[in-house]
Amino acid sequence: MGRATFIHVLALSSLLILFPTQAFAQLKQNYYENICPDVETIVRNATAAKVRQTSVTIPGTLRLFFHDCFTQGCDASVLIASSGSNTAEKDHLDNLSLAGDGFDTVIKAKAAVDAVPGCRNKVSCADILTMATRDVVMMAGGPSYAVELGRLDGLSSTAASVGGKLPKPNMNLDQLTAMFAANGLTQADMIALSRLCAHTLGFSHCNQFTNRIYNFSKQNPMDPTLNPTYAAQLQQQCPKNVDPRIAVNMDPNTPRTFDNMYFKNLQQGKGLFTSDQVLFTDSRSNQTVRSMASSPQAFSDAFVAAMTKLGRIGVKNSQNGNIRRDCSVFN
Ligand code: HEM
Ligand SMILES: *[C@@H]1O[C@H](CO)[C@@H](O)[C@H](O)[C@H]1NC(C)=O
Ligand SMILES: *[C@@H]1O[C@H](CO)[C@@H](O)[C@H](O)[C@H]1NC(C)=O
Ligand SMILES: *[C@@H]1O[C@H](CO)[C@@H](O)[C@H](O)[C@H]1NC(C)=O
Ligand SMILES: CC(=O)N[C@H]1CO[C@H](CO)[C@@H](O)[C@@H]1O
Repeated sequence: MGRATFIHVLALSSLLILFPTQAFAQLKQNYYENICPDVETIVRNATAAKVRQTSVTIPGTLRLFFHDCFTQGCDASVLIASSGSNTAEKDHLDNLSLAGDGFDTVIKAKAAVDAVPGCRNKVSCADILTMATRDVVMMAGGPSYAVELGRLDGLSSTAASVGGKLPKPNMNLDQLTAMFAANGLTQADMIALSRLCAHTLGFSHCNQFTNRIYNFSKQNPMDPTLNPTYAAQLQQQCPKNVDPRIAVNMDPNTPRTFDNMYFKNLQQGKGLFTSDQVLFTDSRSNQTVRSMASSPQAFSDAFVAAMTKLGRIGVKNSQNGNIRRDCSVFN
């Protein structure tokens, strides 16, 4: 090998090391403009109709996108149903009860897209979930943003692939930061996402936080960072040995809208999960929480940047993906 070639190969391989996930290079805005030009309006209309039927569509869809992207990438693997021989991602114990309305949003939007002859089987389920997620954020009063598209649907979905990839509500800042970093997201990305997604909307089952109100440590049965009034309210909603199906609003004040309340709640010790509260109590993240709380623009920019990065995780291309005809079944 000549010296020049050698240097070339060296440069190329270090590029590959620096950018191991080249697959996202194919993503772009308006990806479908010559393929299915109205796709974004079609998906938005179908999503809006679903939200009018039931507002729990909003948190359900948002969380589905997050879980899809964090396990095997944003490739709609979370939508696959288990079959006789395979237990799919959605049936892992850590699926933490993903809401059926999130799945239904994608099914309805896919049907609306496929009803247009030129669009039939041209738009991936992964992209439909990405668009619907952007739409529910906006419908709940969050920022609107342009989405990058061009993902293909993944070819595998196994419960085994979920283990250890999703954050847990009792994690500390180091654990959370490491888990997001493994997906290319910074601590600021994590804080922005946590504010808008987790957890100003939606519900949590009591068992996700009962340790904080009944069995925190030897010295303290209750987590001392928890606001006592809020803790009493949670104990009332979630008595010991409560029915595991019982769920509570994650934002005690304004559960239906995206707003600044998440940060105000944290400042008053009203973060439902340890993973929420540590963002404020840990000195390595409280500065970021504060600046996002005080500047809506800073927050909005950070959120859009974080959602865009979230959407780039593990994107599939024609070598390892396709466009599913039915989002819940491999072709
Ligand atoms: C920071 C680490 C995170 C942890 C530890 C976490 C944990 C949880 C837990 C335990 C629940 C309650 C599940 C249940 O009991 O039914 C939940 C719900 C939810 N999470 Fe997260 N989550 C995190 C990040 C995120 C992010 C980044 C998003 C959005 C991009 C998100 C979106 C949601 C939504 C929307 C719900 C409500 C679902 C519903 O009501 O159907 N979460 N999360
Ligand atoms: C979306 O809905 C609007 C308002 O209902 C309607 O005017 C428009 O034709 C719909 N667009 C598509 C592409 O479905
Ligand atoms: C409380 O926590 C301890 C360990 O921290 C555990 O051994 C015990 O089973 C827990 N009790 C309940 C009721 O969850
Ligand atoms: C962050 O937390 C540290 C330690 O608790 C505290 O000294 C500092 O003032 C806090 N900073 C902000 C901006 O809240
Ligand atoms: C732990 C948990 O919530 N498991 C649920 C996973 O999803 C299936 C349905 O797809 C539920 O039956 C499980 O209860």
